[in-house]
Amino acid sequence: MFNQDSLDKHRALDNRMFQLLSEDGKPLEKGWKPSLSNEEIVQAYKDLLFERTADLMAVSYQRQGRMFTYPPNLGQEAIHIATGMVIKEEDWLVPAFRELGAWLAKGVSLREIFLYFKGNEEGSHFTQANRMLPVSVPIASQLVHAAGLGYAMNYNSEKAAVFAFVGDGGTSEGDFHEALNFAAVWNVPVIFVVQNNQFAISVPMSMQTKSVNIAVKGLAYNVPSVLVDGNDLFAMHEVLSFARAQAMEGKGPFLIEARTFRMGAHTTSDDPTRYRTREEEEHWAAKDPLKRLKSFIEANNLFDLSQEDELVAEYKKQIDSSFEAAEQHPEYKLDDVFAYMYSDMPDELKRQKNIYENYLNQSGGAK
Ligand SMILES: Cc1ncc(C[n+]2csc(CCOP(=O)(O)OP(=O)(O)O)c2C)c(N)n1
Repeated sequence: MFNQDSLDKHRALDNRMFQLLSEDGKPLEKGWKPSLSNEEIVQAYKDLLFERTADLMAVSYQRQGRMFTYPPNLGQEAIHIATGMVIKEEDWLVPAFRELGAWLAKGVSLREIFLYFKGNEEGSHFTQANRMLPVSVPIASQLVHAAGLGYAMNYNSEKAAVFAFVGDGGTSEGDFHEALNFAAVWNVPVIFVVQNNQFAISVPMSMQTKSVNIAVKGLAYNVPSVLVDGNDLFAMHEVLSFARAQAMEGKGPFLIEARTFRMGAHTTSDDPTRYRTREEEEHWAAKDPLKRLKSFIEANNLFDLSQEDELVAEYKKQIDSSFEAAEQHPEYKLDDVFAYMYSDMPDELKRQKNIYENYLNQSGGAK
């Protein structure tokens, strides 16, 4: 298990990454055994497969014109599934916008997620997920909220943690640094997870920072920080479990740089072939977290993989029916968009409402 000794040995300053499985799913250390049971490993694999299937279908709904812009999760799923395994009901999940599997594990329904990406704010009202903030598009702003939640937990003597997500690009925002500093000074139980997927839209890591990695940024604030292979489910699970246990012992915040690769586009409005090479994509395709876990399962005979097609077919039905439920949800009323900010609508808002009404009339009501 990842422990204090492992943390000491994986000094962020030395750029040493914690990983347990090789790219082809073999233990890197002879005799290593997972701390998860066989059932847990198989369940993690199924959850990963479900996230991947739902994610690919979401892109396809968008391509069919049935959903607006969507940020694909492809390649980053091990981070999300490992988080889902570690996070507890009483913990807060503070998302950015690319953690689908973790949201599902927290109890958000696919119908709500689809509703959100169809532009309906009601999708942010999670009816089943306890303690989760809505998706946060203003980059890194969610981290200050996470630090505040952690402060409130200490204030109320609650024994729980906050799992807060951000991307590599988000670490260049002031909010990232303010949140880390606040979290350290007030010793709050926040686990910062940086999904370093190598790109912030088209900006590569080399243009993002001159630091040796992102984990070192936590050290400046005296926050224990470690670089982890984000495509290695076992490694992520161990480090997240350790970070949570530390928080429960009152040891305050923790920073995890989960190194991964965004195998898809930034969003469905983006074309990554314009700023990255095929070689780079192939290099990372070999590290695919799903393939890696599958190889481990296969080598250890944990699950009859011939059932996989049937499983995926079942998932697809389930995902389609959630999407259809989102499509059947009543449209947002135009008035609702404008009505609730002021008791008397200012002229500027009236003007905007007018423009929108004219647009709807001209486009025959299409939104
Ligand atoms: C404060 C702010 N600035 C700019 C944007 C536009 N924007 C949306 S996503 C994004 C890149 C984010 O990159 P990263 O943090 O690495 O996360 P990733 O998208 O790779 O998951 C930018 C600049 C924004 N949403 N918010």
